[in-house]
Amino acid sequence: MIFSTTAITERKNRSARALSSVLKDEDTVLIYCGTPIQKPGGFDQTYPFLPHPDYFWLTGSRRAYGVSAFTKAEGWVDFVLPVTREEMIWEGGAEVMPGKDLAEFSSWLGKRNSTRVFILGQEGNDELVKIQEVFSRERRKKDSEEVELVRRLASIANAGYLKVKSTIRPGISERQIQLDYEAAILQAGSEKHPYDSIVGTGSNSAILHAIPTSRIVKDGEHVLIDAGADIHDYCVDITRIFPASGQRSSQLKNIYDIVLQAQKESIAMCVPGIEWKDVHLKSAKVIAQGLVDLNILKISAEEALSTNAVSVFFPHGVGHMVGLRVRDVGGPYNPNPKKYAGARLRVDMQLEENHLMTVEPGLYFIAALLHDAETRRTYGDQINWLEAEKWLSFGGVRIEDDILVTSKGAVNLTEVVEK
Ligand SMILES: [Mn+2]
Repeated sequence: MIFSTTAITERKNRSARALSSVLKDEDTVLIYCGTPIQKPGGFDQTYPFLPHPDYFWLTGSRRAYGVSAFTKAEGWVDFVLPVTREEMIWEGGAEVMPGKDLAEFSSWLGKRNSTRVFILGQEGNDELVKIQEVFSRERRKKDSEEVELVRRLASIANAGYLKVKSTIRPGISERQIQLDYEAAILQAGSEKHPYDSIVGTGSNSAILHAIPTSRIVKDGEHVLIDAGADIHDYCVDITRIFPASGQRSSQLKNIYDIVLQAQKESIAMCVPGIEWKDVHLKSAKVIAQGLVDLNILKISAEEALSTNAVSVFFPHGVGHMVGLRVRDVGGPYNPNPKKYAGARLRVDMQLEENHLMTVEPGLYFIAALLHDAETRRTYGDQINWLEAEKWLSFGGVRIEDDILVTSKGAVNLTEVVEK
């Protein structure tokens, strides 16, 4: 087990208090771990199994088939699948947390005779959405063991970033950089990759989710790497920029300094009570001002925010919740996210103590946007298109760290990775 009994007990107590405040005496809440999925035609082969994050967070157990039930009268009751004879023979056993035998679950639930049974992690009515949100609100607050694990993951990711720093040079391919990074983090203790590593060289650095290709990085170009590390689905999400030659060109310095300034100012805002959209708008403002100074925007920074012109160069939100999976439980159910300064923010909520957020502003010259007829029409006289086009071969810059919100201010959990 990766978390101590003390930490798990505290998570159960916290969520029990929260759920008790909204449930009726006869209600039952269920959280299922999930079941392995067979590969088509694969006989006894299954896809790699990931426990439902609500279940793993609550119990610390990754054993499939389990279910944890909450009632006001009994609190949390865990039902687990005991080790099977087959597992003893083929796998030498299995890790099973203490709990009631799963075989007793149906009769236990039948005896409860609950009028309302809420199954977390499933689609449902407004009432279920409300209960889910009460639970998620607790899950968003990282405890000290989760924070320690994220710090450990940051140092594992750092092994990858140190490796690529030593191997990046003109002539190396995106694919080779990816392999260097991923081999290094696996050797350093990462179990898997939390998401597909992004490696973009030259103009590919403006592709937001660049899939590494055989493209060779040239002298004078830079490499954008957005990659993390993962243990038991906990992860870090980090982006760094590497000049091929080892030295930042003056062109790169211009853009890098703007993005770094945006990131610094946004990170400083990550304290309890702040609206996430304001953290986004801060980065948008700094980036817009940078574009004004570079003679790319023909309007003021304030105007570029109100007309959304800044989103031609900063088209995504400033970050998201991270920790247990790369998109951690991000906020109340938000199917139609609002746009702020032209960017759709899937996370749109107030920050609380112990939230863990990525802060990842970026400034890109994206051909698909700069050459788009509608974008040209919409921002016709607001953007100096000739000037912007000069940067197309440059690509883009993003800088990303994972920031813990504390009452004493923002704490950068990934600062071990040099910028
Ligand atoms: Mn990210």
